[in-house]
Amino acid sequence: MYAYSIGLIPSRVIDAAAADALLLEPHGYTSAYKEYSAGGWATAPLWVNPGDRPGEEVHEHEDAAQPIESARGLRDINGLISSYFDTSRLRSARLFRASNGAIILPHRDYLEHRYGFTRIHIPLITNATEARNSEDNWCFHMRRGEVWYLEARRVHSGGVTGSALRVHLVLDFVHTTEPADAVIGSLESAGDPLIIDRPELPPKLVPSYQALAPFINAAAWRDVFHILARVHLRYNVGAADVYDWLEGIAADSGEDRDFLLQDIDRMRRYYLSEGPTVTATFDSRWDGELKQNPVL
Ligand code: YCP
Ligand code: CO
Repeated sequence: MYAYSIGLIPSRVIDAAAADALLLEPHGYTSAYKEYSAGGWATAPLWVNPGDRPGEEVHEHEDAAQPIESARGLRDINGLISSYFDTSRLRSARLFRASNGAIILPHRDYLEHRYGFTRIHIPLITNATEARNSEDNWCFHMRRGEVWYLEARRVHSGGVTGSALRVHLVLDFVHTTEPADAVIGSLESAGDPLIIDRPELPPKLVPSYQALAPFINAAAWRDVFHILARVHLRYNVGAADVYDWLEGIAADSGEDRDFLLQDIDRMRRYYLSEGPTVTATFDSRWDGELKQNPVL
């Protein structure tokens, strides 16, 4: 696994930052990255490129990030960031929130960027049994207060398998930053990472959905994707396997078979190889190709 825990922030610091995070519920969250999320996942911008409008997706820039208006009062989150991290290299700070079965769909990051970032996650609120992340065939839990470097260029996903609330502080540093150099404060030493040993995939699970294929049309496609994308966080399969299962379902599907076969190709490009800047979204294809009775 390429992701690793660099160390631990003391729990009193995390407690205070977690209380700050709850002040942003729900108005601080935006609809950015909806195409990447299933269920109630959302992101709240905290520090951005000076002059940027908050709520935009992250982008590469030269200047150190600064708190946006709505984040200036979050003294404990801002204090955590400034005392433990090199803010001169910081390009964005955000919260990622998930609850009630929400996940980020398996994807690779930085496809839309020239270099990408050095990305660090710090769980502020989490749940030891329900909050999970994946990288390729690995599944792990980031404990509260752990400072994790994530290799977001690998196929990965994350979220909650149950109703629990999970809020991560996510810091993006300029890509030349070694993960250890992003940290300036002294961390408590990292324990062993909590790798989750998942049970084997029940043999009937994928065939059960495959058996539904003749009844799957474009209207059901995104829901099937979201259901199958969650499977790898519970069972011992890879983060990218969902795309193979969907290809099998598209091949046996009924009225929208051609559209769905093209769509699995689009999905692989969107989430895994070419990225969102050059790849159409599901809705834009659906609007453009399947619409039969345009409203005049
Ligand atoms: C990002 N990538 O690069 C986003 C977060 C999932 C996709 C959500 O910040
Ligand atoms: Co990601």
